[in-house]
Amino acid sequence: MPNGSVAAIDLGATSGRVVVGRIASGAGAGSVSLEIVQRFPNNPVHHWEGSAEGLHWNLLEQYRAIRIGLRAALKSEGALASAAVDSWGLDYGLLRAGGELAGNPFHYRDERTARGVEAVSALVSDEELYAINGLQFMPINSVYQLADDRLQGRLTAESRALLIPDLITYWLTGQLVAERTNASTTGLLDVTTRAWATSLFSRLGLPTGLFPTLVDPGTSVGPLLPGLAAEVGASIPVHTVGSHDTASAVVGLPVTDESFAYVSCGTWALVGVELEQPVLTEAGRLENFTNEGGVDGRIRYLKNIMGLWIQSESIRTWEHEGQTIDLPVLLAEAAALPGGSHFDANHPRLLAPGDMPARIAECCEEAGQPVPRTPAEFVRAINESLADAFAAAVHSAAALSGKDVRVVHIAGGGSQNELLCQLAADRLGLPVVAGPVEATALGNVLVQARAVGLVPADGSLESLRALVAASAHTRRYEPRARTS
Ligand code: LFR
Repeated sequence: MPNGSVAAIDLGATSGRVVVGRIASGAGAGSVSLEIVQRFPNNPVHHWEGSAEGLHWNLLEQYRAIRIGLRAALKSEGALASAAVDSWGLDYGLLRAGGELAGNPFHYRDERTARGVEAVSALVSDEELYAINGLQFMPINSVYQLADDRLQGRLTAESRALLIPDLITYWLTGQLVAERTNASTTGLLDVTTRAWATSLFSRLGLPTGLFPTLVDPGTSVGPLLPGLAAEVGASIPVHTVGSHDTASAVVGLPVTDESFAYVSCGTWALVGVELEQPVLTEAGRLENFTNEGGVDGRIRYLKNIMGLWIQSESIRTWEHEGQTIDLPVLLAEAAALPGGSHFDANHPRLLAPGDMPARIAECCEEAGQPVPRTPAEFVRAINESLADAFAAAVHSAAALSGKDVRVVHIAGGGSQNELLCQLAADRLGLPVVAGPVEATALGNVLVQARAVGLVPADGSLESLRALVAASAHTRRYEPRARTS
């Protein structure tokens, strides 16, 4: 197995990074290590959009930082065997016929989605939609956003839509592709055939050629555009990976027991199991389970839970009010409390930006629970309630899919939160393996490394995960007996 380096461009809803992944041969499976060479904030912006203010991603700023990151990566490595992009799902940029961007991409937390839901439901029932796309109902799904674009006259027959990682890949290479794992989050991919659901496009009045040709993770897209290669210092072959961040995170799990469930915990917490085939039952639909596409044709049977968003948005509110918040101290104070209130951590009122503590207070009242008073009490309630939601979703995923679950992996930023991991183990009644923090970047790195021949020959997901297990830092939490 040769040694080599690749660059993962991993864009999250709160920050992005360019990460160098180094693959080293050696005894056994070899190893993979990461170095973050560029980290940059992702601050959405409100701006005027024809008839109203909208919430948008500042994508050009992200792209500027990516170019700096690629230059830094090349400076450190000399050469890169590949680069690839992943990001949050659902959102897209619209291109005009000439290929230029028709406005800043919308943020999925913009309130426009309500109009889109109404428009789609009037044309296709929820049951029928689920039978085609296998996707959980979320008002933020691309299909609802596109329905609103249509209503607002933003689409023409020539419009092209590129999901965020595909848009960055287009700017890097000049090539238009639609990577399949992220395409599965749009609501417009047929979950059974894994092709665009063209009849759905027609019924919803969307141009059938809106998205480009689908490609799988690990596809060679092309080299950097010449001007860009000159700017960053060398050409780099660009590949697709599981460009939906959650698909990459599921690749980057340190799995040693195949009877596993996962919680990919960042801004969102994605909770579920990996399957070979979709589960399209009415029971699954009613519990809002989704069948998103994974790397190598696997199915990510999961559910979106609000995740660390409700904690970070609470902190933003307190800081806005003039309080100084030190998260590690706050978490320690929260952990020292004897317990906390429990509320529905997936309540729709927690989706939009705003005064999160006030909304949590409403949720607690509705649940007949004491309303937290201090930031520590709020944070304890948030972590108790997230742990409840994780446990419920894992148990439902197992019951609905028939998959045996003996261990739960918590990866991403939430894996560093000891309070959350311990509470999750307690509620689950199962061991939790926490880490790696950078599961998404690892999954991105490994799939492109496989595409360029830097990982062992058999190249199965299981062998990639064995490499993660051999290389990553993890911590195990055993469930504690219930005292109350
Ligand atoms: C996680 C994630 C989720 C998706 C949400 C919005 O970062 O990609 O999987 O539902 O963000 O795109």
